Amino acid sequence: TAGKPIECFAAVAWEPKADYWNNALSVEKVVVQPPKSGEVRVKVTHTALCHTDAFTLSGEDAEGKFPCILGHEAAGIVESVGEGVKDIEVGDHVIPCYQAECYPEDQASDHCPRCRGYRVGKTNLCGKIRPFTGSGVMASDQDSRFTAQKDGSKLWHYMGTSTFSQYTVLHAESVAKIRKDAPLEKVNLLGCGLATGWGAVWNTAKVEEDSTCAIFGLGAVGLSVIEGCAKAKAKRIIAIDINPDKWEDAKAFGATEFVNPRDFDKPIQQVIVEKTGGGVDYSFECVGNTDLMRSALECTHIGWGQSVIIGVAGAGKEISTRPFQLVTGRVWKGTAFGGFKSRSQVPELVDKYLAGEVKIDEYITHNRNLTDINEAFELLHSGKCLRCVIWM
Ligand code: NAD
Ligand code: AHE
Ligand code: ZN
Repeated sequence: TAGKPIECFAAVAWEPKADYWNNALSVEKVVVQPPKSGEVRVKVTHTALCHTDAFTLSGEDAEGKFPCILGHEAAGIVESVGEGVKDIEVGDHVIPCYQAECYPEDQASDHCPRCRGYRVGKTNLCGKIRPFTGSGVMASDQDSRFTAQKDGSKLWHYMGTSTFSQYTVLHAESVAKIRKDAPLEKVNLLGCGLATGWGAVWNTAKVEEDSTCAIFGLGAVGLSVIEGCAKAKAKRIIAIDINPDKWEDAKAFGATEFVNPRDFDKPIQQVIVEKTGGGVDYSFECVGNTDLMRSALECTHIGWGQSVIIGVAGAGKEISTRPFQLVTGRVWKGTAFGGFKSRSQVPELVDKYLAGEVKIDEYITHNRNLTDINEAFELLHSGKCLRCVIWM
């Protein structure tokens, strides 16, 4: 198949749909072009759904571009490689990474100002291909590798990954090569949610032993924050969600207490401040609700409290608080992919999983075939599903 277009099935998002859980995707044949220079074509074996796919499908994403092929939490096997690709071979097992990482040897050139010179190590947000992954195209020719088989219409890429397709084309910078003994049907979750939650705790907040933490939103991201806090030996881990069914899961991942904002007639930040004698050391917003982001900041302790925004909010949304909250020492931060450098650190997370140091299996509540991907969105929306893995 190398060098030739491949026909395969994909779930196409023809247009945004506010009720994204209601049969929004069309599973149909697409044509995937061979990889060009610096690109890799991957046979996607498994992909999970993250809330961000739902967010973009709903039309809220400022970068959403339709028609497109969504999906960014996946694993697969390299089918072919384009010219000039180093270190990646046909048959390699890989995790597509929406947060790319350029190659160290390229860092001397002027293509990636975020990863050069004194900036090395300051951020995981490599800028080399970000403008292209954000506009749904491949960098080399600023075009797409996908068309619909039925009428030849162009389908845009998504986040540089487009894993809701049996085959996808990735920039080499977006490909993390992993060991072959890792179960692809599990480690696909390392492509986004779990890495994000753990990294928010270990890399962004750097939670210390004995600290008190509050986690807003108990989907897979919030629960992996809880797991990360438990691993960091936090003393109190307060799990917050409007769905009381989430408490059992939260406890299993290490939460010590549960709070449902709907049980109180005062602001949730006040509840948490009173409960903790002044506020938590660290809080994490894992929903994407700007009012909740404010609550998460304002429930942290005067002088040193830190609040980390993980949730993604729609176009036009803004956060606010009294500046006094920051003047008095609270710190407001955000994190993308938990601050992990993708190509180099995702393989380390695979090692951690295989060594039994972190959970993955427990986050997978459902498995479905590609033909049932719309049902998977319905499950995510229902609140009964943490992660649904799609077997391609
Ligand atoms: P999810 O839909 O599975 O979970 C969200 C949870 O929030 C649910 O349990 C829901 O009941 C709860 N919730 C909703 N409204 C609430 C409220 N007002 N108060 C308290 N809880 C509330 O989502 P997920 O896949 O876990 O993702 C969570 C968020 O993180 C999303 O916004 C997603 O886009 C974002 N995300 C960001 C990154 C990043 O790198 N920054 C990575 C992955 C996901
Ligand atoms: N495109 C959006 C925002 C989407 C967003 O913030 N994405 C997160 C990852 S969510 C993964 O599930 C992220 O990493 N952002 C940093 C980046 O470079 O994309 C918008 O508002 O335009
Ligand atoms: Zn995601």
